[in-house]
Amino acid sequence: MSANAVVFPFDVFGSAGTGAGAQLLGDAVREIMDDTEEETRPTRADALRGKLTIQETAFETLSQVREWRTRGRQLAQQYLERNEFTLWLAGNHLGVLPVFEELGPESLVISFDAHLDIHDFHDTTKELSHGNFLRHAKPTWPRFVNVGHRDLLTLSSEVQATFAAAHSAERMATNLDEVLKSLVDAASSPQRIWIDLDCDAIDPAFLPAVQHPLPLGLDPGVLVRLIAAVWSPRVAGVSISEFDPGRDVRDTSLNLLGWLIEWLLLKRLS
Ligand SMILES: [Mn+2]
Repeated sequence: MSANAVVFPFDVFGSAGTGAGAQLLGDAVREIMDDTEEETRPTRADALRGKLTIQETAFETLSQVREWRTRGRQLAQQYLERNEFTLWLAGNHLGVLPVFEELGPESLVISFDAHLDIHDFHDTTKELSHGNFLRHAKPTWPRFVNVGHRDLLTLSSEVQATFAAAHSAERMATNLDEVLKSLVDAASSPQRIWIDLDCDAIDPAFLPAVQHPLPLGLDPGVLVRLIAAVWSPRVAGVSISEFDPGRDVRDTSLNLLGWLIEWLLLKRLS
């Protein structure tokens, strides 16, 4: 088993600045690789030795930006085909769309996100954006389960049209065990599972570096508990998006995400 990190610092159509976040997380992966190489005593990180690759793409020219979705789908396809473990480090949440498009309808995406990304309010854009892209979902896309959203306004009929299930912050606060059971059930049958972390799912007290912080977010301990509960060899990968390092406070968010990345890699490879 090997793992591949893909740095996909796309941050157009919302959350400009999160591209730098994807690059920083790529640096964190490189640091893990370098530390592993330099360690002379046996550690659990030996499991990562020679098994971790990193590929970085850039959006610095107009043509790179214009081709973002095609390029993303090529990369996603290339890595998903390998049946290894992919860590997709995106800029904004829209930067994970190419992965969703390649996962296919037999897959399940467990999406930790404060938002439902089907926004259609008076002040939101109708064009494809990081806030509404799931509204553009097609039958060829995977099924989505949201965990930890704080939406209070969207009609449940609209939520159900897009999500197989959506576990709100209220449900998480009042009945976490039921959410856990529901997630384990949902994750028991799909051929492939993708874990999608939009950083704003986590409470801003723990992860302040997001552009749309909302209260009642996930405690990192709860996040770890939920990921561990659905973990299996069918987890094809994890995406992380919406980390805006310009808003970080004393590297709190970077440290948390760096720890989560190392935990995920060790969980998969050791
Ligand atoms: Mn979000």
